[in-house]
Amino acid sequence: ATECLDAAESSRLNPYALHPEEYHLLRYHISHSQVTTYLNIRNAILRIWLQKPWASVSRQAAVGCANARWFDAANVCYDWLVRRGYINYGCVKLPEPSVAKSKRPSNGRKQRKIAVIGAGVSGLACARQLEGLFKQYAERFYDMGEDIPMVVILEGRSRVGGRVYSREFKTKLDKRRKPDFEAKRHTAEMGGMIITGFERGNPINVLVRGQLGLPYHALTAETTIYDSNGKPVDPVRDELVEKLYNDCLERVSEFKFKPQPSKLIEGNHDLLDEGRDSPGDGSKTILQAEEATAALPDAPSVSQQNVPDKVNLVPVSADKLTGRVHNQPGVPASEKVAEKARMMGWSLKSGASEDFGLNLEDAVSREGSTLGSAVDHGITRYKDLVDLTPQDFRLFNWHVANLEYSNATNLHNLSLKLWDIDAGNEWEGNHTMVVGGYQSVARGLLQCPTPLDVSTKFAVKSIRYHNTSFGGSATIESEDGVTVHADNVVCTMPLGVLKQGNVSFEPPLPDWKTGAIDRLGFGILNKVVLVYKEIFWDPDRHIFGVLRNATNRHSTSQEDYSLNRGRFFQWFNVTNTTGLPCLIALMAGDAGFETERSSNDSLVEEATQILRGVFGSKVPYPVESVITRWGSDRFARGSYSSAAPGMKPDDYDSMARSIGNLSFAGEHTIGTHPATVHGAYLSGLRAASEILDGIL
Ligand code: KWM
Repeated sequence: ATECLDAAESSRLNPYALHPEEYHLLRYHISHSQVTTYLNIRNAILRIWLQKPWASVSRQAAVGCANARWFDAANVCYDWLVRRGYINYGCVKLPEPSVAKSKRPSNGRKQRKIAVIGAGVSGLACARQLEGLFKQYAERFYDMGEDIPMVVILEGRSRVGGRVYSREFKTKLDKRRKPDFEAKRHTAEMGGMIITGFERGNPINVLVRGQLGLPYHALTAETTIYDSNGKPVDPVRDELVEKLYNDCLERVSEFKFKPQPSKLIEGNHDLLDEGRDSPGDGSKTILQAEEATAALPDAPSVSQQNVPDKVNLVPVSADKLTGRVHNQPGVPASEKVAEKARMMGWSLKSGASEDFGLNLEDAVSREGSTLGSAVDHGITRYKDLVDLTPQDFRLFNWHVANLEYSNATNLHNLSLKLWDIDAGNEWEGNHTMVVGGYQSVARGLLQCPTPLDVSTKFAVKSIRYHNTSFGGSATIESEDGVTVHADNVVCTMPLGVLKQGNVSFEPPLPDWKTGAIDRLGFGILNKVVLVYKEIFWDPDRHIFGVLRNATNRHSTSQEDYSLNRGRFFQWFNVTNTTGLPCLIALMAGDAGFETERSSNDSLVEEATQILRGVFGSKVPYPVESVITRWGSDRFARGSYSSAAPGMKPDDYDSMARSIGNLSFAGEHTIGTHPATVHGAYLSGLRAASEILDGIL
């Protein structure tokens, strides 16, 4: 029973409650007391899948989880799990459809075509899922007198993976030391590189471990933060400043947008824990029972499916590997600021009043307030309450840079109410990197179990689509004048590309879509990748931080410290996954944008001076360096999406909504997991599912 409950959680489903869609499918057919039995069946099917995710779960095996009276429900459940991509997804081998001879298509039968624009993770996920779904529902197409639809991917670049790009190195090191060097393949990650929450819930985990069998390396977050003079910062002092930073965020979180929790129809926890069925069947269906007591609750929107019941999430700590803020259910700090400062370990300035307030209400009610303006206000007020040294300011701004890293933009470009719209959706488990390159996941999706049809160097210039639900075809034209006709189009071009508007849509996209495109943020995180002959840093640590000086060294003005905070603030030792002594420095916040305009030489020089400040004057120049400029990349125009100040709560959902035969996927279309590879993957599954629903 525990394994079944775990399987549901690992599949991002509540083991004890119906998903809103399950509720809608089942409310006419089962009673409240039967929910437990149904959940036991559903969780058991998920367990079969996760035990061997390289082999598909057959309908027969799924129905075998139920007794005869529940076969129909198990069938409904199986279809739902397959079509929504909870089972049988990814690089899974599916049996060939066994279809009676009379039903097999003959030449000349209709064959639909689906064109997926973009071979990033979302596009590949969508295409792979469509292929799998079409195979599993082959009979339905044959029944309609059609052949199984075909799927083509149109990609502008000459490679797959999009913003997951593991660049190969052919660095000439000293051959006498490493005779096998030239025979080995060395890669470093230019884009996405960390798989977060690897143990549970992350579908990329299933691909990497369960299907492609790729080697991976767990990361640890232990870090040394070096001050601007190269000396390690006292961890006690860092902890003190981090608490103050968290307190600012916690107080600001009071002004967050609070989504309504979805109504959950729960099973009996005790019986589910034991894996038993409910004893009583109950007589009234869920719908009848609800109609008898109250009006039917509104269907919760799918985007809210992961919002936990306790919607008050407050920031408690930050993840140094990803910059993400960890949240916990609770209420924002209500203690008086002076009392809280003392609790955190700070001594108050002499004469400081017990009633000292941060006056955040005033700050946030100001026109144009952002997360950045509120946090700046918080630290500036704290300065009047406790003695903050220049090092404290450097530390505080290092933590801010860390948050700017996870959002790929300056805190001043983030909405005060919505900046962590995805809070509460983090998964458990280590953060991990794929040894030899994350792009292997994209290549795996392309090739396994059978190659997908992809046209590279097909830079889409225009998309003509049909904006009604009555069919009609689409025409996609490349910059070279090549046209592709399709019945459905899935657009996975990044938000940065959509914002730029160089790809035309006919008819033009409606205002609700262009509004969301304009309002959402799309920022830049860049990387400076440095390869060396030998390691001169602590080989046992995966990261180290470096504090940056203010423009005026002794300043205690927050603004002075904010200017350089994101420049080379965090360093990843990626030697284990790259196969060479290699460091990757992050350029976050304003620094990400500045990197676009800086020369390689100046950046390598700055990096070398910083490293010499920390590790001594003998630090050599790198033997190889690569600097990313994602903002100038014409197929990305930035790194990932963010919650910009003017955005509306449902903008990510609007990005996801299809228009006639034009569907959308990509990290910018999934409000529960934006800006991530796993989000991109899940968005691809969603688009595939919508297309199948539209056809069958
Ligand atoms: O590393 O999951 C981390 N893991 C991630 N995200 C990586 C941790 C990161 C993090 C993020 C948020 C919160 C916490 C932690 C932090 C960071 O390290 N991640 C990071 C860093 C950098 C520098 C980049 C560039 C990206 C990341 N992320 C984001 C992630 O890669 C993306 O979210 C994901 O890969 C997006 O996949 P999509 O499929 O949505 O989009 P792609 O751009 O990959 O694919 C679109 C395709 O369309 C591309 O192949 C284009 O070439 C193609 N295309 C564009 N225009 C056209 C076209 N094809 C034809 N015609 C056109 N006109």
